[in-house]
Amino acid sequence: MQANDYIRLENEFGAHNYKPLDVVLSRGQGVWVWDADGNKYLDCLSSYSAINQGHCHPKIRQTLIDQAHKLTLTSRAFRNDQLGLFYRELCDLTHTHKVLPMNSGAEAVETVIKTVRKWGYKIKGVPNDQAEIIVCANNFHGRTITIVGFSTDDNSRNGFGPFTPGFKIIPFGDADALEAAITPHTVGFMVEPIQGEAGVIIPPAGYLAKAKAICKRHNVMLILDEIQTGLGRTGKMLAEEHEGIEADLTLIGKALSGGFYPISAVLSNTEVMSVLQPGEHGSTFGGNPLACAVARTALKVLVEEGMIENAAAMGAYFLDGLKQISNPIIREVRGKGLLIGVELSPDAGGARTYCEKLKEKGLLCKETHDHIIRFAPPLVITQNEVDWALEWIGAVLGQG
Ligand code: IF1
Repeated sequence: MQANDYIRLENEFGAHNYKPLDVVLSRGQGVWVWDADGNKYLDCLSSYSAINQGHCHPKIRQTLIDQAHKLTLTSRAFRNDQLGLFYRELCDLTHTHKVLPMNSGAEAVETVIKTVRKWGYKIKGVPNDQAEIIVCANNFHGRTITIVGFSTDDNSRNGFGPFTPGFKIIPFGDADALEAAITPHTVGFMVEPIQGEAGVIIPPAGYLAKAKAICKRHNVMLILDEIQTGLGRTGKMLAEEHEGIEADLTLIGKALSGGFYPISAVLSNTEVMSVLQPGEHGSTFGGNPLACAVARTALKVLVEEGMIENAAAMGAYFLDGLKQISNPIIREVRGKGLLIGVELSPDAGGARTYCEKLKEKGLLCKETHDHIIRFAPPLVITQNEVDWALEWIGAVLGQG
């Protein structure tokens, strides 16, 4: 079959809830992917930071194969020999005390919403069903009804009501707005350290530290959604480290399995998780031995192969190279580690056009919100590979 045959099948039999680039991928290795016609591309999206370790990392793959021969799923009605080890290794790496494993990022978000609400009622003394959680405009935390209910993006929420009450929206990056929004019923403030989908929006320096201090002052839980920024993407294990703070609760997912298996987790630094009693929360696949084994190796290679340090170094190099490209259509180049956004002026014709042109040059990236191109390659990218990417990005985005 040719690429067009696969595209025809997707269009005929699949829901059209995406508008992907017309590239049909069939193989991946490291930062490189190949399409069904054998063309090679540099993956500058990493499946939205789920493939920080690079495509088909051999050690994670081997763990998947080995564990698949032993035990894949037990449910949480019984224990298994991977879960406790996963807990301990994850807590050691993130300086946290407790883990609640789930599957998708959105499930981790829903889990933390339930947990802080229950903490509010049982510990903080918020009247039942009155808990409030503060979130930021232009947030992206997933696609469930509760989550899109507090989205400010019409595409994410229109037509899906009625929504879950109990959320307040404030501007991103404004610590004063956070303090002003807190009431005695506020149980949590949930925020991305960098807003990925909004277009790699980096808050003012010190914002997260101020938010942490404000939350502490008002006995409000600071929840950092690190599902996209975590696990090395910004050049630190967790993006919070750039501000020298520790969230009360942290969400991770995506690269927690190196792209091999859905696994997410809520990490807690406080007594909050103790409010959950047996039978009050869970999921069929949450904490299964296959996911835990894969995650253990995904975390191991992330650290042992220096991927986090490489993300910091190659991210700075990539950002600097992008800033050398001169073209009036480029409004701003911004990023932290290997989470980079290039914002184009509204009259540049739309970021999608440039993503299509870059695809023709062998570089895969994705636009967000019409005018921003996100560049987020796997953290294993080498300087030569960044140079290769910069050559083609310069050719497409440069004035030449
Ligand atoms: C799609 C966006 C990115 C996330 C943060 C929670 C989740 C995500 C910060 C939910 C997921 C994914 C979802 C995917 C595309 C991608 C995405 F464009 F949608 F917004 F990365 F920016 N918190 N982001 O980024 O995790 O339930 O998906 O495992 O929905 O198309 P999930």
